[in-house]
Amino acid sequence: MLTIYSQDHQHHHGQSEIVDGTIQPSFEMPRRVEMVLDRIKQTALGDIVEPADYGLAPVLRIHDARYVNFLEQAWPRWQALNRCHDALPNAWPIRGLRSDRIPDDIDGQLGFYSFDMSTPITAGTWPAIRAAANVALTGAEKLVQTGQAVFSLCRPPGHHAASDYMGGYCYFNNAAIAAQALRDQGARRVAILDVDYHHGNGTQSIFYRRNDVLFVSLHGDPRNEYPYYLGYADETGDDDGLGYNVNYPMPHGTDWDHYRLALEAACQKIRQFAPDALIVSLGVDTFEHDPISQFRLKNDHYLRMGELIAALEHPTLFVMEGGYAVEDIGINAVNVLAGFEQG
Ligand code: 6XA
Ligand code: ZN
Repeated sequence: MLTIYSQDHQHHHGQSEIVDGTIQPSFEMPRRVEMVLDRIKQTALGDIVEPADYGLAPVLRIHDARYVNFLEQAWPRWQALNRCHDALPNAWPIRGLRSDRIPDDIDGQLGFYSFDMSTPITAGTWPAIRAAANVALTGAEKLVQTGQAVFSLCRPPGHHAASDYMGGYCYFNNAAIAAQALRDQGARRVAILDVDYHHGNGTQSIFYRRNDVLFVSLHGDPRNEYPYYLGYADETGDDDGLGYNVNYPMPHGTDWDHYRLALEAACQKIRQFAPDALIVSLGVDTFEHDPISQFRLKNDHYLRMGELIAALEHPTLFVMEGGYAVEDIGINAVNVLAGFEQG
């Protein structure tokens, strides 16, 4: 399988996040995708190529122009205030506060354009998120050209980012940008299967009113798992999109036997939709030893996951999302891809 990779992800390295009420080094670190890249080389999965540059036009098909401009300008504005640590929000416009006014102040804007504190803007965030979008877009283009499955090794991840806000380590929604690019290149229907441990709230919200992009997600139940405020089973889409959003929330401790049943049901939904292309939001934080997650999948189960996805027989683009058990992230991600190729 062809992999798309850019070393520009290394420019983005958030210093810290809040864990259990304390400031800790961020789980989302450059070594994550370097471990996946090493495993791709070790297992000779296939060629690894750099992305092309598509500019901002395909990003703006998904993201609000003011949000994109904010992301581009945030670091220079922060630096102009002589602030040298990562930019983080400290206030949000929740219930009853004005969200129809965008403050001028950088601190006010950081809260306006985010839903949590785990998404720092650093000196290298802008080049890294542009590269990640290009990695996804190049994957989409190669898929169209060859009809063969492609792996877009994106970092930072994307599935928590909505049209105009960041969160959960995500800035641009790489999978959504790729899905829209596939639509724009002639695919009539695109399905997105999100197997990351966390609900892909950003992807859901982007396509919630559309019937041309089916979103199906398997994840930790938002009753007791991040991102808490979206991802319930009764979120089925609105307007034209009614019936085109499918959530499978599962409890802490979910093992492969139970996960597999949900994955088979998810695959059945995708089969019925008969998409021209499938995008897999590939997070491997469902792993038993993931430091921030509570499912119990083992290394070999990722091979089975790849086989089940392959059985759909749709042109497939894999887009990297989460996974923080750094020693195993390469094994698990590449197992899905290898299982797919053997399946
Ligand atoms: C923030 C937790 C972010 C979860 C990120 C993730 N404390 N999303 O892996 O898929
Ligand atoms: Zn995740």
